[in-house]
Order: sequence, then structure tokens, then C-alpha cells
Amino acid sequence: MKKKSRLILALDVTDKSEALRIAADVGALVDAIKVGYPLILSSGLGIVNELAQYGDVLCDLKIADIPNTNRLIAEQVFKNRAAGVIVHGFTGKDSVEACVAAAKGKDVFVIAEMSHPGAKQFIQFFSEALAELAVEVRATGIVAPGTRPERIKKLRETVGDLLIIAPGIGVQGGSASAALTAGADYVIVGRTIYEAQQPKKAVEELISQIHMHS
Ligand code: BMP
Repeated sequence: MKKKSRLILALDVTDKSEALRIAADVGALVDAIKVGYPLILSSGLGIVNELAQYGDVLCDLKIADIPNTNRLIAEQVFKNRAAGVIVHGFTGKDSVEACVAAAKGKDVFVIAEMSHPGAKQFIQFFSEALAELAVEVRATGIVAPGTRPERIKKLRETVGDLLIIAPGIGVQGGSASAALTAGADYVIVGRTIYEAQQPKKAVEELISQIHMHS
């Protein structure tokens, strides 16, 4: 994944033609396009392949199963030209390792802590251990909450030079500059871009904010 704008678009629209239109419009400006269940369930996994013409596609299936099933899921995703996957770490080392093996050098991001308020109920108790797991299995990096820059700072101490990608910017209340200053490498932004009247303008505004503060 290139590191130029430091912005990853979360393309959670459920209309395939809208997804392709937005990707064509902003794909060259962002560093990656993240797709998950909303778009994949509505359009089929082939959308990953189609979006790959516009840039790196990060497949956010939050893979969370036994090692064999994780492997089967990851293989399908990579067969469709995904540049990376996002996986849960609470399933344990063997399950995450199965994804890393299936990725064959492509990107694997392990969720250390989520951005929404509910993350405080369970996952926050284990986020440092999940970040350590990412280091242990040689994942590409972790997902850390853009809504809690102080947690990004803390998790940065654990992961060293692994990449940190941070969702929760914009609608969820996080700020791109605060997340990047705290140690995130990339911010992930969805609704602020794809719900804007002009997604390209929203992307350009975010990029100028990012470059002013980093
Ligand atoms: P939005 O900017 O519209 O809030 O979108 C954020 C994106 O990041 C969504 O795709 C969401 O599923 C994802 N995400 C998140 O918001 N918090 C997390 O902790 C992990 C995520 O993958």
C-alpha cells in the first residue's frame, strides 16, 4: 500500500455502480479502498477484483474463525486481487497465523481495539495483548481506534514499526490530525466521503487537513 495521502476510503455503499463511480473518482487520490460486508454482500466478492483497477483494495471481513476456515476465507479474498485483509485477533495465534500464511506476503491487519463505544466493554481489556499478537505473527499492522488518540499512542509503544490504521474519523467523532499525531500511519474514512455531495471534494479537504497537521 502506498503511503502518500495517508487516507484509506471505507467504501461501505451497497450499490455496485455507485461504488465503482466513487472508486473511479477518488481511487487515485487515496492510498487504499477498504471494502467490507456491506458492499461484498450486495455486489459479490468479484467487486474486489473490479475495484483493484483503481488501487489497493483492503478486504475488511474481520475474519474470525478456526485456522482452516480462516485460510479458506483469506484464499478467496486474495484470489480476487485483494491487497490485504483485516482479521480479528481474539481467535488466537493459530487462527491469525493461518491468515498470514494465506496472504503470502500481502497485508494482514489485526484488530487491536475498535473505535466504537462498545469496544470498552470487552476488546479494550485485551488490546495490548492483541497488538503483541500482531507483532508475534509478523502481521503488517493493527487497527486502532481513531476515536481515542491516547490509545493509538499506547498501542504504538507495543507494535513498534508495524503499521497502524485508524478508523472512526469524521462521523464517529475522531480527527484525522489527532490520530496521525498520536502515531497512526493511515486514517480510514467512510461516510464523510461517500455520503458527501462531492466525494472527491471531501477527499481533497481531508488530504489538505492531513498535510497541514502531519
Ligand atoms: P465511517 O467513517 O463511516 O464511520 O466508517 C468507518 C469504517 O471503518 C467502517 O467500514 C467500519 O466498519 C470500519 N471500522 C470502524 O469504524 N471501527 C473499527 O474499530 C474497525 C473498523 O473496521
